[in-house]
This record gives sequence, structure tokens and C-alpha cells, in this order.
Amino acid sequence: TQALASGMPANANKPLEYGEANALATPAGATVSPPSRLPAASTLSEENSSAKTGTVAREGVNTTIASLDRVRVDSSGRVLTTNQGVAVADNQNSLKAGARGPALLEDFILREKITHFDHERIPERIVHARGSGAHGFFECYEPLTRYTKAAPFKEAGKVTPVFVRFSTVAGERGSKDTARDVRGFAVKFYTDEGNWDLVGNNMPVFFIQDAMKFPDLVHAVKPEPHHQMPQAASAHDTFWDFVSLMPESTHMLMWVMSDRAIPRSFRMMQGFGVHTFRLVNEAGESVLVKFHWQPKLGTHSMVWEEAVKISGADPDYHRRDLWEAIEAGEYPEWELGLQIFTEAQAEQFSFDILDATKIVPEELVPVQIVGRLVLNRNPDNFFAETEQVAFCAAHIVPGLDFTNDPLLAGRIHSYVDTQISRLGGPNFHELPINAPVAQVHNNQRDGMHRQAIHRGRVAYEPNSLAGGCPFQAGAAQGFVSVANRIDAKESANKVRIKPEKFADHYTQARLFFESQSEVEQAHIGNAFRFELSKVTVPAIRERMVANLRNAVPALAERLAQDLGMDLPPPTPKALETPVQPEVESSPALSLMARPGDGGIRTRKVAILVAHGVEGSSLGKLVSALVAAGAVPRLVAPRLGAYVGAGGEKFAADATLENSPGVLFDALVLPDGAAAVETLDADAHTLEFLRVQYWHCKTILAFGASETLLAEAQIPLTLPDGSHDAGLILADAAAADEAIAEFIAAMGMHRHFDRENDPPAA
Ligand code: HDE
Repeated sequence: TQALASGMPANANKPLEYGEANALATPAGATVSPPSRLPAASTLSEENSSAKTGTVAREGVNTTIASLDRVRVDSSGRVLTTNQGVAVADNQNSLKAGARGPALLEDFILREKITHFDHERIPERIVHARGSGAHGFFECYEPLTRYTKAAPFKEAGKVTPVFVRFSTVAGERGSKDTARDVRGFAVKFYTDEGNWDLVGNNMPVFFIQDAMKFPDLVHAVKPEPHHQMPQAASAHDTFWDFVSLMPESTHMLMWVMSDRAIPRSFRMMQGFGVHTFRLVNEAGESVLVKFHWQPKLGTHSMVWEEAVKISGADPDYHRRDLWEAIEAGEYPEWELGLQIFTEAQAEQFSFDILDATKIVPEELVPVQIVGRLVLNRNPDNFFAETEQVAFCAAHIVPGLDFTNDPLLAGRIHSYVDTQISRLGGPNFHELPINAPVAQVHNNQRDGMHRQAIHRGRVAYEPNSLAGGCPFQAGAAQGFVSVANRIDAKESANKVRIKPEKFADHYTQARLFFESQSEVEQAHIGNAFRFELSKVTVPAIRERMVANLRNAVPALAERLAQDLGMDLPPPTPKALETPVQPEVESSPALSLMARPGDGGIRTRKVAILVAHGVEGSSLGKLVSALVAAGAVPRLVAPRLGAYVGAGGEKFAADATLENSPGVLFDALVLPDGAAAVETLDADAHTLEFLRVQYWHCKTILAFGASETLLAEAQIPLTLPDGSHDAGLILADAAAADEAIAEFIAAMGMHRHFDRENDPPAA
């Protein structure tokens, strides 16, 4: 740390290897010529290390950067070497006995290169294989010392560096981003008292109550083992076979069939710690807590058809969205909310707080906002950071503790264990992205890939030879488990049973459904229909509908009809006495409860252009959108320059072919007869328009482009004849008002009153 603080290289023998500043410096006496195969000033991307070429990540304010800088490598102006540091003279040709002769075994340069390449891949995560990460910080608003001594909450304004990884669960590493799935929301806090990983999801409940069932759940949802299909999808027999036999999953199924499973962006979804945890203060007193992340941009989702099409048009949709927002300085932000309650309160609840298939409704325990999370720096290298980061539910720090949630218990074991095979041994905590900011001193030694060079002959404790060091911290400083765990008063017999309240599988499933808006309820029904229609075994469909009868009879009836089957009798309940829930509805469970501020920052707007567009209104529009923080793109039949009716010049940066409508939040159709005619002649235009309309997005049509609406058979009013707030027709004269109306309508995100099931022809 002294070396780092003084800006000196960490290893004085290798001054050139460490630190960005050093890496960029020219070694004494060396002459560095520009790389020979890049012609100077050829194209924009070769001149600039821009976001698009992706060489150097934009720097954010983040104290982890300091420790990671030690290992960051920048090869600008450097000579190519082997891994042993030997300069390579020729990187094009292997060593051969004569020009047409055999390659020689002695070519250590070729062999090193190929051998390393042969071992580039590591196993992907068993679940959550596909993910995207970013660096940032957590800032505490007020000291929480009354409840916890955990380092991040000690004082107002305290900043703790974090690395966050978002993920889908079922798909493989190379699968699509927009699958219907739970999203992982894993946060590693590099606190000054050790690493704390809050490894959560974007839904506050889970499918199962006990870790014992986790391998079964995952085997059921993953591609079926005989033919390895389907990829990144739950819509298949084995998943629904399993969950229909596990009524405890009914609540989670409601969440997964809701639009929460197809978020518009990682930046627009909530995060939850799921389990009940504990906060522990200096005096050792503890309270129970649930963790919530609330996105500043509000909670927004896609519609299913859109998600399906995006997975073809841009399988990296969420990864790109996160990357681009951070590169643009639009740092995503969440607030941390806590639901804090006592054991005495918990005992009164109609549900068990150790049951991860239950939430604590906000009406019972309000969410208290305590800080914010800001992501302000993209990783420099996906593998080194996002792939090698190892989260672990067991990583907690003094001031936090677990509860006896039997699902959490399994997680406490699983995460470290899985890294041992994924990251190749027990020393993965030394990988730079995993290394704590807090110092690490213990007597663990050796193992694969050990980085630290421990000095001295003592690797045990107690010892006298090293003066007793490293010494036990004691209760004042060190981690102490809370003594009075909930359930301690229960019988100490070893049993394999569940607590009684775990048997209520339906009350909160109903609560969730009843708390949704009409549109959300309709989407849940559609999702069940879609998924179950992919199930080929009728008995599985029946069993699922039979379960749903216990939760939401109307939903089960609708599904029976939609799936063309008779309504089956309800599944016998595990708990015959009905539970009296505290609340019948919890408005906070609707996505609509958190619309954000109505702004349109980072929203993508497609402005269709062709030669002859009426240019003045488009100029105004682009300025207004940029001023509001949106991202306008000019989409044309081909890339390149276009000339407007008044001689204005436009450069199209996307094409109807490479950027279909599903990739945009809103659409603008231009005025100008010639342009409209050209666009009309390209079938992509009408397709673009139809999907925008179908997916309930905002459309602004200037002047002559109204004919495109007619061609695409877009109704100008809602089915009941009333005004469609998301469809704005404007002539150039009234451009200012139309633009203002367009921006306001985009702020509403979607115009669901347009929606029809099935979509109107
Ligand atoms: Fe995980 N989970 N999980 N999980 N989980 C993993 O750990 C596991 C569960 C979650 O971005 C694995 O490093 C068990 C709940 C996230 O790297 C593995 C059980 C929640 C991530 C594992 C659960 C999660 C994982 C796979 C039931 C929400 C991705 C690779 C007892 C609170 C973290 C790895 C990242 C990853 C085990 C259930 C969240 C196998 C045994 C509930 C966000 O260890």
C-alpha cells in the first residue's frame, strides 16, 4: 500500500510491468516507432481510441481503480513478446525446415502461442453463465450505526467501491440477453472491513424453499439433456413438469411470467437480496432486514414479441445498453432500500420470513432508502473482470449476519465450492477483481496459482515464532455470529421437515397477481399461455392449471380456455386452513408503481430519412431530443449522406436492414414527398412501423408520412375511437408543439391502451 500510495510500482524489480502510467512510459533508451501495419490517419476508428474501438475504458471516480491499476496492461507503443518477455521478431510465420518443409518442434514461440490459446476457455457458471458487469460505488446517505456496524453504513457520504454483475440464469454464456428469465443482480462491495457480496436477483422471491431442490430446479430448466434444447428458455416440458409438481414455486412463477422477466434494460430493473438477513450493531443487537435496489430510471420492461425479435436483431441488447450508457457518461443509478423489522414483528406475520418464496409486503414494513449505487466505469477486459469475478453468498462482513433460511444455507456453501472448479483452485480470491481492498493475513498457504509470496517460516496459530501474528481480532473488531438465531427455541432434534407456514403456497402468488395493473395481469396470462403451449405433454399443462386454480381461479379459467382444455379440479392444498394475509393487494408490486421521473434519458429514437426529407423540423427534433438526453439515430435505406428538400445534409448512421424497429424506443417518420416515396418502396419501413405500433411505442409522423401509416394499416385512434396519446401527427408548421408532445409521450414509455390480444391484423 505504501508503494501504491506513493505512485511507485508495486515491485521495484519490474518497474515497467505495473501501473498504467508506467506501462505507457517509454523504456529508457528505447525508440518506439509507430506500429507498422496501421497507416497513420487512415480512418476515424484507427486514429481515436474511441468507445467504438473499445481500447481504453472511460475512467470513473472509483477507488478500486487504484488497486486494479497495478495489474492493468496497456500495450501501446510496446514490442510484442512471449510470456517470458522475449521480443518476437516474426509473428506471421512458424519456423520450418525450408520454405516448403515441415514445422520444427523447437519453435517455442509457435508452441507457446498455440498452447496458451488451447487453454483460453474456462468452464462457464453452472447458472447465471451469461452476464455483464461494471465498476462503481455505493454511497451511504445517513449513518445506520443504530442498526449495523457494517462498514458501508458507518457515516453519511461514505463511499465504498463496488463491482456489479447482471445476468440471465438459464442460458449459456453465449446465449441471448432478452430471454424470459430471472436476472441476477450481484453486487460486490469492497468494504474497508472485507468484501461483502449481496448476490441478489431482480425478483424478491425464489422457486424453491430449500437448497436440497436447487440442482433439480436447474436440471429442469436447463436445455433437456438428451438433445440440449431449448437454449435460454423455460418454455419446455422438463421445466413445467418440475414446477407443476412443486406448488411452492407458484409465487415465483407469477413473477417470472410477468414483464419483470423481460426488462427493457438492466438499468431499469429492481434488485433484491431475496433472503431475510440480519443487521448487527456494535452492542451485538440484531434486527432482520430485506435488501431492495430501486432504479432511478424507473422499472420498465419489453413486450414479449419484442423480446423475441430483439434476440435475433441484437442478442447482446442488454450488454450493449449497459456498456453504451456508461461510455456516454449516463451512469446508471439505484437507491438501496431496507425493510428493517424485529423478530417479534416477524413472529406475527402470516408467513415465515425464512421462506424465500415469500415477500414482506411494503405495507407491513416500509422500505427505507439508505444510499445509492452508481455504475461509472466499464471493465477494461471482459474475461479478467466480468468472467473471473466470483460472488459468494457467504461473503459478509461484521455488522451483517444470516438467518436460518434453508435456501440461504445451501448458497453459503455453494458459491465458493463452484469457483474451485470454475476458476481452477482455491486461490481465486487473489484474482485482482476478487481481491479485497481490506488486507488479507492468514495461515492458508499454497494451492494452484498462488500469487502472494508469504514471508517467514510460520504458517500456524498459535505461534510464538512470529510473535503470535497474524493474531485473532477479537469480538470488538472481528466477525461474531449472532447468538440468538430465530428458531433457537425449537427442538434440537435433527429433522428433515419444513416449518408449518412454508406449506402456504398460494396466498402471496395471489397477492402478487392482484397487485398488478390490468395490462400486467393480461401479460402474465399471455406468458403462461405461451410457455404452456410449448409443453408437449397435456398432463403437465393440466397439473399447472390445477395449481393455479388455488392461487388465481380466474387466471386458471382463462388458461384452460386458451389452451383448449377442460378446467381440471384444483390441486389438493398442503395447508387446508386458509391463511389470513395482512394485505390483499400491494401496489408496490406493480412495475407501474415506479415509472421513474418521466424523462427520456438514454431512450433510443429512430428517425427515418431518405433523400428529400423535410429538414427543418428534423433539425429541431434532433436538438430537442439530445437536450432531453435521448439518443436519436438517423435510419435510412443505406448508410451515408442524404440531402433534404431544402438542401440540408444528413448522415445516416443506421439502416432499415441493420437496425430494425425493435431496437428503438420510439419512431419518427419524416415529411417530404420524395423521401416518403423512397421509404414506402422499402418493405422494411412498413415492418418497422408495424412493430413500433404493435409494441405500443411512441410514433411521431410529420406531414406526408401519414400515408405510411395508412399503408401499414395503423389505426389513427384507439379501438374505442378515443385519442391515441402515443401517435402524434404533425405538420411542419406546428413542429415545436409536436416535438414537445412526442417527448412527453415517450416519457410514458408505452401506450398499452393500444394493445389487443391477439394483435389486431
Ligand atoms: Fe445462485 N448460484 N444459487 N442464487 N446465483 C450461482 O455461483 C446457488 C440463488 C445468484 O454474477 C453459482 O458463481 C444455490 C438465489 C446470482 O457471478 C452457484 C442456490 C439467488 C448468481 C449458485 C442458489 C441467486 C448466482 C453459479 C439455492 C438470488 C450469479 C456460479 C440454494 C438471491 C453471480 C457462481 C454472478 C450464481 C448456487 C439460489 C443469485 C452454482 C445452491 C435464491 C445473481 O454457486
